Amino acid sequence: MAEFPKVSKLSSQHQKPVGLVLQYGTAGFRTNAKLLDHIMFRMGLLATLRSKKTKATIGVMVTASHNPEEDNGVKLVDPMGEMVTPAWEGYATQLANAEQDDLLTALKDIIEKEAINMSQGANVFVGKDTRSSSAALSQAVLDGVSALDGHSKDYGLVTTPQLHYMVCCQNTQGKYGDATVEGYYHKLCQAFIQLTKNASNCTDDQKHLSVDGANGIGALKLREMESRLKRELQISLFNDGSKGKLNHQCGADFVKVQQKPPTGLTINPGERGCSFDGDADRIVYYYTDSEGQFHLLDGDKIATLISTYLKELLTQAGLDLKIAVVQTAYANGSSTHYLENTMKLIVRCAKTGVKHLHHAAQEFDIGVYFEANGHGTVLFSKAAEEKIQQLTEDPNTNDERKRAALLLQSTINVINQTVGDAISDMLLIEAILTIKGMTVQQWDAIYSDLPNRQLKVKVSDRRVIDTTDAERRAVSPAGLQEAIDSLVKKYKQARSFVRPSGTEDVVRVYAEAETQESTDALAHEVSLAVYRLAGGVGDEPKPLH
Ligand code: NG1
Ligand code: ZN
Repeated sequence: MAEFPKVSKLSSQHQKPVGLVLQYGTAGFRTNAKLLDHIMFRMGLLATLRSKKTKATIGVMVTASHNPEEDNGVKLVDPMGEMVTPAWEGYATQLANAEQDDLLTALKDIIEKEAINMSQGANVFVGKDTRSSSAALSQAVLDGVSALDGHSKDYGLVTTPQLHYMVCCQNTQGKYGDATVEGYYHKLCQAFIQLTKNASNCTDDQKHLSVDGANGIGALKLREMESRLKRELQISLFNDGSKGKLNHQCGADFVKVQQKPPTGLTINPGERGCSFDGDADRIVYYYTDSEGQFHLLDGDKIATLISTYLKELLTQAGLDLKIAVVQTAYANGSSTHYLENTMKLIVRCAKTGVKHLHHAAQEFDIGVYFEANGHGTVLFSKAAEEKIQQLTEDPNTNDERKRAALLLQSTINVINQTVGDAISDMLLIEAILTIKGMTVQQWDAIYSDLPNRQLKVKVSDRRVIDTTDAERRAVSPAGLQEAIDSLVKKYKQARSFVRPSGTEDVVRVYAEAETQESTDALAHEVSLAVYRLAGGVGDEPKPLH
């Protein structure tokens, strides 16, 4: 086999710190930016191999999403814009952790296992977020691609979902859209205008939305597209990166976890606002009522709004398509109950991490998937898209059915089906509220969330916790699930589960129950059980009140 002299030469400029071990986590590698130069170079190599193997364009996004500014990370994007397949996550980990002298052996090992034809061409799209470390790190990715003589295109500053979109457009020869940022704006804005143009009952007040850009890339990109929406949607953009720090006291993760509005954003009582995360693949909505009470509309509320809207349109169009909602164990119990029992929709629970939800959603004609934290999108099967298309063209369709089919078609176009996308989700939500003439309060009133709490417990090795049933039950360490079961029994409408985080060195504890008080007590008691049975480190968890 060849000796790859260019890889040897360039990799010496991107040396791995001896002994450093990193794992491909829930959404790629993610840690302090100072530790990532060699990872980026090697992911450039891996993306090139993946491109040769699939004979398609592969994406590499440099971002650490909602993590602090000092961190960075990398995500690989497969040909249809989806997350890279699990077997290749394993290769990513092998390649990332090979010591400097073993790099070529690790590389050759992958080439052999996957029987990659090295004379095949390769094409890699690279994007980055606004972190100060991202420029040098994305250059390291580009170096990795060139070390294997791959072809690369540097998109520079783009949101994560924009890069996924570009990859999909490129590999479908433009059928999904134009593989340019301009093409992305054009497709989404056009669809949004189509959707909202006949909504007569929308006042200027209702057209106003405050957006918290988390001081990140989403703010930059929203600024670029804002003027195209002007008449239909009036956006006030806050935390646009001009002064504040990325994700600091703002952004979707802060709002969801703290259950309070971001700093730097002012909205009047009753008005709606939304927050993006640092790479604009997550969104949550909120408002404050006249008593000053904050109301969060998270991924579960978003999934409910979207699936209700789609179900209504399918009924109006007379289309018999199988629609389902995919959630994770973190979905609020009230949302699951409402979707199953009131909406009579199929609901599935998948493991945390959008790749699992995406996969589960692909099994239906229409799969609406959202994590509670606001990461999600809608997938339409090819057959569903064709049926909708046929209906719009059928001369025998009555007006009502045709209108519904046309709305469904524009809905498909406003959605970024490759991955959760804050900008696309925002446009879809705004369009639905406009079409239905619905206020944020009415949306919020569809169901009431059960009080819930998320806590973190530090343990010496979080891998001692193994789970089953889409992470809802712990199978190890011994006795932990039994302890959780007996604690849950003490409270009404209670549910709790624990799982090791895939992005942080902690065990996450989730609890919900009838009241906030019992929820907090349960979360604390379960944290103690984790601490005692799963090797807790540091101080014992303290009660919340
Ligand atoms: P982990 O750290 O594995 O819980 C978190 C989020 C996921 C997902 C990933 C990737 C929660 C409870 N977990 O994963 O939903 O978004 O980060 O960013 O919100
Ligand atoms: Zn993100």
